[in-house]
Amino acid sequence: MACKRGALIVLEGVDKAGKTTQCNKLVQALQQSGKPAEMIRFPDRTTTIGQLISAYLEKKRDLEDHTVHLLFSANRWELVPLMKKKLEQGTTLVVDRYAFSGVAFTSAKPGFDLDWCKSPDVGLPKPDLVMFLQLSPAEAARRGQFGEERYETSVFQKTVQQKFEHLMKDTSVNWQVIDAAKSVDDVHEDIKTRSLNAILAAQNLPLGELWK
Ligand code: ADP
Ligand code: 2DT
Repeated sequence: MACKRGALIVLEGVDKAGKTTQCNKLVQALQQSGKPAEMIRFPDRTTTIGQLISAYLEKKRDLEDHTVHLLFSANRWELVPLMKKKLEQGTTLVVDRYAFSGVAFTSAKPGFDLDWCKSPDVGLPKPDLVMFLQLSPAEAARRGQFGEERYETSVFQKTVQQKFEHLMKDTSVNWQVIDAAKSVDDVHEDIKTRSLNAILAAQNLPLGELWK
């Protein structure tokens, strides 16, 4: 019998919503229950393109806004062959940020149209589940100061949140909103339950193409 495919599970949300914490916990929990799972994060700063993006985010170099948007997208496409291979082999991928961050962050800049922002990511592997970790700016502020990287200001993050809210109206994507203000363990339980359901559902479905 052919092996059942893994699920593509994405966590999105504003800065400090708990994405990285929850991705790590989810992968650990899935592995402990005998389900093959791995974490991926975007941007993947380890590739040549990722290093350019990293230098941009660290403000060590400037890049024109359209150019950096396309680089973020290219940084996803370069991982697609590996992602497809892992999913086909039955490994569930837990992804910290995906094309939705790409669109939300660039379209938060003046003069960027949502459709233009989406276009380079059309056709990427479509997530079986996208969980949006919802956290108010006040709660996020309690989790610490903004760092030094580009985009880490409360004004910009507020616009990003609005862009995410717009993207979440798209019913072609399986968006689920998570209350990220609860304790780490309570958020984890919520995410784990939804992920196990998504893994079961994905087993018998072909992998889709995003925004197509
Ligand atoms: P993100 O990846 O969304 O930016 P992180 O997982 O890095 O968020 O978490 C940001 C900070 O908030 C970290 O210091 C982390 O320990 C803390 N944190 C994460 N989840 C919670 C939670 N549910 N309650 C309180 N603090 C949290
Ligand atoms: P972290 O490494 O702390 O998540 O920050 N971003 C991300 C974009 O502008 N476009 C994208 O396509 C992606 C994936 C969000 C990464 C920063 O880069 C932004 C915050």
